[in-house]
Amino acid sequence: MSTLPVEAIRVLADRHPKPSSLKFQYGTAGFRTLGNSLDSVMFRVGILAGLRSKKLDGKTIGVMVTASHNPEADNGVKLVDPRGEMLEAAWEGHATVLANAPSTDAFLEALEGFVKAAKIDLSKPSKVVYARDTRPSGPALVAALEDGFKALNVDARNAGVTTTPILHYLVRSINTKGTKDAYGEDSEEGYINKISTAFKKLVAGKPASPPLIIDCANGVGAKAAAEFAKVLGDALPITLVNTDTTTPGVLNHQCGADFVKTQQKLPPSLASHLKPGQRACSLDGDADRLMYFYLDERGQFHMLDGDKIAALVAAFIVELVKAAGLEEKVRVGIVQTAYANGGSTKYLTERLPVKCVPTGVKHLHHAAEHYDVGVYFEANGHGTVLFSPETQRILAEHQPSTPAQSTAITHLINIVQVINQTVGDALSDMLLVEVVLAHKSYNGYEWDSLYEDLPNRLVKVVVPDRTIFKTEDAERRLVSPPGLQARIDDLVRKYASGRAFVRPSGTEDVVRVYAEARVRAQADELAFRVAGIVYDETGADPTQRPA
Ligand code: G16
Repeated sequence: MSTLPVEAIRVLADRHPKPSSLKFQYGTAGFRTLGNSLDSVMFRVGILAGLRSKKLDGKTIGVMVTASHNPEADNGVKLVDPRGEMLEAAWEGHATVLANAPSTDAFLEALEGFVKAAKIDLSKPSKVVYARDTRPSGPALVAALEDGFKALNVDARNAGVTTTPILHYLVRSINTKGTKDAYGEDSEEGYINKISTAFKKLVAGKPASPPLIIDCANGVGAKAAAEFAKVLGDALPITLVNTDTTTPGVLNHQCGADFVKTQQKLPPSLASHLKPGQRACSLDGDADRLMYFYLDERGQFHMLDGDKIAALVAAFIVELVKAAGLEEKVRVGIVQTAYANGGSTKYLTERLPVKCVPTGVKHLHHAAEHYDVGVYFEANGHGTVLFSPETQRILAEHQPSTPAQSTAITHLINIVQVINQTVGDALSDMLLVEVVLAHKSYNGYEWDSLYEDLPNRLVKVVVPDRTIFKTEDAERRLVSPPGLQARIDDLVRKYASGRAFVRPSGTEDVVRVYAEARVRAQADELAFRVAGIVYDETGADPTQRPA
C-alpha cells in the first residue's frame, strides 16, 4: 500500500501558503473569488483532483479554471467527474476542508486523515485533464494547480484555453474512449465536428436562415464560436461580436449572457449590428450559458431566456417522440429552479412533468436524469437535455413503421449528437435552438409567443455575512434569519401575481433577491422592497443599495 509523498507535498505546499484572513468554500460552481487570492486553493485542488482519480480507479477527472459570468478580476476552479458531470456533492465538503487548512502542517494532517477516511488506494494511477478561460489571472493559477499535480505525481493533460463545456466533453470522451459508450473524439476538433455534423444533417433542406449574431462576452467562447462559424459555413451564417479576449477589463463587461439576463436590455455593443426582427444571442465568460433576444419593429428589446429555451426545445422533442410513435416509451420532463418565470412554470406544468430544484447545474442535472428525456434550464440560460441510456437504446433499435416515423427517429438521433449532455453548453444549445427554429419556421417573435413572461427583477444585496441566509423548499423560502420570510410573505401578498424569494449566491459575495408581479413597475417595486427588508434585517451597508 503506497503512502502520501509527504515531503514532496510539503516542499511545494510551502510555496502556496493559505492567506490567513480568508475562508474558502466550494460553492454553486466550485471555488470562486478574487483571482489573486486563489493560489493556495489551486495547489490543493490539484492534489484533490489526483486523489479523486485514484479513488475512481484512475478515471480521468477534469479541472476547469474559470469564474464564468463573474467580473474579470474574479477567478475560480471546479472539478468534473468522469462522465463529465459536476463533482460528487460529498467531495465538495472535503474540498472546502482541505482548502481551509491554515498551514502546510495542518493541510498535510487533513490530507492524511481524508485519504484514510475515504479509503483511497494511493497505489492507483491518477489522471486529470485541465483547462482555463481567458482571464488574466489564469496562467499563474494554472501554474499553482500544476504544482499540485506534481506533488502527487498526477498524469495531467493540459487542454489549454477552452470553454467549460468543452472541458466537460473532453472528460467524458477520454473516459469512454474505446467503449460501447464512446462519447466522441477527445479533442476540441472532435467536439466541433461531432456537433456540427449532426447540425448539418438536421437542417439539410431547410431554407437558409438570416445571419445569427453571437455576442461572445469577450470570453473564451469567441474561439470555439469562430471554429463553428468556419465549419458550418452556409448551414448557419454567423456574425461574431465581442470577441476581444486580450484587452483588460472587457470580459463580461456590458455584454454577455449575465448582462442580458440581469439588465434585460441589449448589450450596447450590439446596437449597430442588430436589425429589427433579427435574432441574436449572448454567451457568458466560459460559454456555458446562453441568452437569445431580438428587437421588434419598434426597436424594442425582447429576451428569450433559459425558460423560453426549455419550452421551445421540450415542445419540439415531444413532437418528434410522438411522430416517431414512441410516446408510450419515452417520457419528457422538465427541471427548473425558483428563478423560472411563473409564466413558464404555468405553461410547462400544463403540458409536462416539471420539477423545481435548488440553483446550480449539478442539482438540475441529477433531477433530469430521472426522466427518459430530461430538459433542464436555469432561467439564466444554463442547461441542456439528457437522454437516458435506455432512451438512446430505444432510439437506436426502434423499427419505424412509416417513413414519417423513420424521419422523426433520425432527427432524434441527430439531436442527441448536437446536444452536449455533460453540462450546459451555450454553443451546442444555440445550435439546438437553431434546429428547432428552422424546423418550425419560427422567428424570435413566434418563439416568444409560446407564453408570456411575468415581469420580473433580480437584484443583488451586499450583506456583512451571507452565510446567515438559509433556505428550504428548493430555495423558495428562508428559514434564517428568523422572521424574515414572514415579512417577505406579508409584502408579496400585496402584489397581483406576486412572488419573491431571497437566497445567498454561491458564486458571488452577495444575497440575491428575485421578484415577479403582473406589471413591470410592481415587480421592480417588490424586488426593491424585499431588498430593503434584507438591509434592515442584516445591517447591510446602505451605500451598497442595488442599482
Ligand atoms: C453558476 C452555476 C449556475 C448558477 C450560477 C449562479 O453559473 O453553474 O448553475 O445558476 O452560477 O449561481 P449563484 O446564484 O449561486 O451565484 P456560472 O455560469 O457562473 O458557472
